[in-house]
Amino acid sequence: MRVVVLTGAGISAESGVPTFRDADGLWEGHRVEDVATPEAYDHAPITVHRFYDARRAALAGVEPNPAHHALARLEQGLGDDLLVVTQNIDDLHERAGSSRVLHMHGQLLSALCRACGGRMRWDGDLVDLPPCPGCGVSELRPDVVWFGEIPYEMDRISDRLAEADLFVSIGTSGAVYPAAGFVQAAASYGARTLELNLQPSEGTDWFHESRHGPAGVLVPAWVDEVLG
Ligand code: BJW
Ligand code: ZN
Repeated sequence: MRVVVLTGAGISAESGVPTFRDADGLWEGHRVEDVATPEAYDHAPITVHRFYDARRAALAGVEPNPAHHALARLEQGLGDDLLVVTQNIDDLHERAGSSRVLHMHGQLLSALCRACGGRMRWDGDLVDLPPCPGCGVSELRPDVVWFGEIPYEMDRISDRLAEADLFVSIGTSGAVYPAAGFVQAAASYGARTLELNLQPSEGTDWFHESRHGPAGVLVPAWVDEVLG
């Protein structure tokens, strides 16, 4: 059985990583739609760097939860038949042991050079405008996908959605495209679709089945079902 799993901020919530659109999802009064844009970065780069530097630093204090570990266990059972597509920029899937993961919205632990286009692992801050190790120019930005930018790996994701027998969406509000449209794409190609979320997402009616509750409970139970 070929499975594509889409994850969002809700899968990391029980690890202590804040979501974007829940009650505590604001950052210093900013909506994510106002901070996560190229225009916001051009207008106030220091503010945007502080937002991402704080989130990068906070990664050191969080751990994968049972939902991440369950998906790693599923990968051990299914191998290449499982693909995890995550909208999250944290590294909790990898730290739980998953290796077949696509970060469609980029990664906190990566920097992108606006001068030379290089992408590189980045563990520290960017707010002090360090020079790019490749070209020496101080034009490093977070390697994340903002509104109006094209998400990473779209061709591979589309191919895998077209081949999927099962599409499972975990912990995402369904408010952001193109990820919010994956359920319809997968279903149109013949996949069964399942939502695992704390509450009904904006796209809940598109799924064949929806289960509502915390990911740390729902995901291990679902993985047990799949692996029998
Ligand atoms: C739990 C839980 C627990 C809580 N257990 N669950 C079509 C229609 C309208 C607009 C558009 C459209 N197509 C494109 C657009 C424009 C735009 C868009 O979608 N706008 C909307 C606001 C309408 N999209 C774009 O601009 C995208 N680019 C694009 O479309 O390019 C064109 C193109 C695409 C494809 C091919 C060719 C061209 C880019 C979008 C980039 C989004 N970037 C961000 C920031 C990334 C960096 C960062 O992290 O800061 O990505 S915004 C933010 O939202 C972040 C997230 O990945 C993303 C999704 O959020 P998510 O994960 O769903 O989090 P929440 O907080 O919204 O929801 C959490 C859920 O978990 C809730 O439901 C809770 O209930 C639940 N939950 N605890 C289980 N314990
Ligand atoms: Zn460079």
